Amino acid sequence: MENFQEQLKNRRTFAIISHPDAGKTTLTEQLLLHGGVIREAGTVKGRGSKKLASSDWMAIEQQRGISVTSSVLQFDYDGKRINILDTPGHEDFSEDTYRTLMAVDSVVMVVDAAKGIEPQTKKLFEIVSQRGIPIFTFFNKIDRDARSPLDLVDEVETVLGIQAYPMNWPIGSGQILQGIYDLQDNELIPFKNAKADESVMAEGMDEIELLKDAGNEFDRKAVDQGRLTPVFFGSALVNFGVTEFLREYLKYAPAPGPVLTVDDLEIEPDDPQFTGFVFKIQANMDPRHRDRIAFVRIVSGEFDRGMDVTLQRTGKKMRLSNVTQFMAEERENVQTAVPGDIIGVYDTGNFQIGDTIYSGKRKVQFPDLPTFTPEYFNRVIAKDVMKQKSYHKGVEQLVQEGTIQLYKSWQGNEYIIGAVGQLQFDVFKFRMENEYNVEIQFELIGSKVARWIRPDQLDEKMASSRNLLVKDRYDQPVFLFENQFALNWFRDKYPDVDLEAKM
Ligand SMILES: Nc1nc2c(ncn2[C@@H]2O[C@H](COP(=O)(O)OP(=O)(O)OP(=O)(O)O)[C@@H](O)[C@H]2O)c(=O)[nH]1
Ligand SMILES: [Mg+2]
Repeated sequence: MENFQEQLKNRRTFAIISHPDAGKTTLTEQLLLHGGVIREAGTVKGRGSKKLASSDWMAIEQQRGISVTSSVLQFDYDGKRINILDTPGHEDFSEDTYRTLMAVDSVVMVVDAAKGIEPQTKKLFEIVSQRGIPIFTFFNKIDRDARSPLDLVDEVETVLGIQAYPMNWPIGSGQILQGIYDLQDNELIPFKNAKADESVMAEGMDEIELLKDAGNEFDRKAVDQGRLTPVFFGSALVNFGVTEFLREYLKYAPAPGPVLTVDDLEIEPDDPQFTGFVFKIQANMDPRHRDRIAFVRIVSGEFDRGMDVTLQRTGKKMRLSNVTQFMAEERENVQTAVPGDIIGVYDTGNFQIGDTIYSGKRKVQFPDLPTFTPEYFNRVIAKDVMKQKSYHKGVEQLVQEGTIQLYKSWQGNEYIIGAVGQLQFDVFKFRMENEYNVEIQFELIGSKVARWIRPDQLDEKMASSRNLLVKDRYDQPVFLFENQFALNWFRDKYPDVDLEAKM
């Protein structure tokens, strides 16, 4: 058994990000296959009896063939323990993706080689680049006709403003894909079933000459700081270039580093005090057990099953005895874990997203995780009045997960839910039916501008049909303005009232 320091050195924790459909889940599946935790790569749309991808485990994900929530998976490869976080690409779920990005030490950006940098990739890149962590680029789908690799690399540099360093180079694509050329070892990795095409080959070799003369220098420090991205080409679907990518990734990706607390204290991973934070809560991962799991990223110290920790927000002491890790199809009970690892703590309702936990006496608090202000609102009711109990439970649990945000009418306590995007309502409805067996009905309120008002400044007469008064789940007053115009009008009328875009 490796000792603590060795284990720490061998951890690699990363998120896969991109615009929808670039192939994140497909790549994740191939990586799991490399790690030997699955025996066959599943597909995102399991046609017929085909196996489904491990990280799209939720019923609605399998039905629609898209990821709606991030998932955490773990595997070993080449002496390293890898924690991979597959994120959803759709912008309606980007709050979940943003939080997940706070829990990783590096990022793999997947780009569809036929499409180049798409809007959601750009947005996510900007968030990652603020953190200054290493970013690796994987141009996917070269088994289909792709854009010119020179153009693609140029686009990374001009659109994202990061230097790019190709680690390998595709020769042709689609029907005429010859292979990828390894620029480190200077050898061609031929594509199986390639139809040999001399002119494509010659053109590829010319490009490689050009790269060698005019390309960026490889600068390790720039990689570490997220100023230079190593670039790879391949196809996740046909498992071409994935092994080469994984090998190089493991060479350059960082082991867990220090994390800053709210008091600007740098907590080093080898600090003996156990610390970590909750970046995600997920209910009903195992529908038979109706469980609720808080995902904790370990920042420092060693986790030992049964250890006592303090929940910083409440000061409450608790024992961590029921803790799992996720290996594709299986969950394993965790005995020990180290920084970089993500552990799933069975939760009976103690945790919130963003919570810090720590062992020992020194108080530690990590910064809050990003939250978005919802823009769309719906009233919600249970169709069947007999199912009130499951209805309330479902709403409460899905709200704690951060799937949607809950508000209530100022008087009457009607439920109003808010979301950043429409798809979140679909997921909420589906999961209420699927996981809590409650059919719900929405009554459209529509797109609104939410602003919090200080309770001491509130006068109920300020409310009107153009600024609906509601309360958030902590009973704080919020106005839902019809539009920006209504908000400006309100500001003119009540110049002394402070309105906040966030709690
Ligand atoms: N031809 C080809 N298709 C691919 C490749 N990788 C993924 N696909 C297909 O692209 C589609 C989307 O793949 P996913 O892996 O679900 O993409 P994703 O990035 O996880 O999508 P979201 O999670 O919904 O954002 C699926 O139909 C895949 O089979 C590839 O290398 N080549
Ligand atoms: Mg996916």
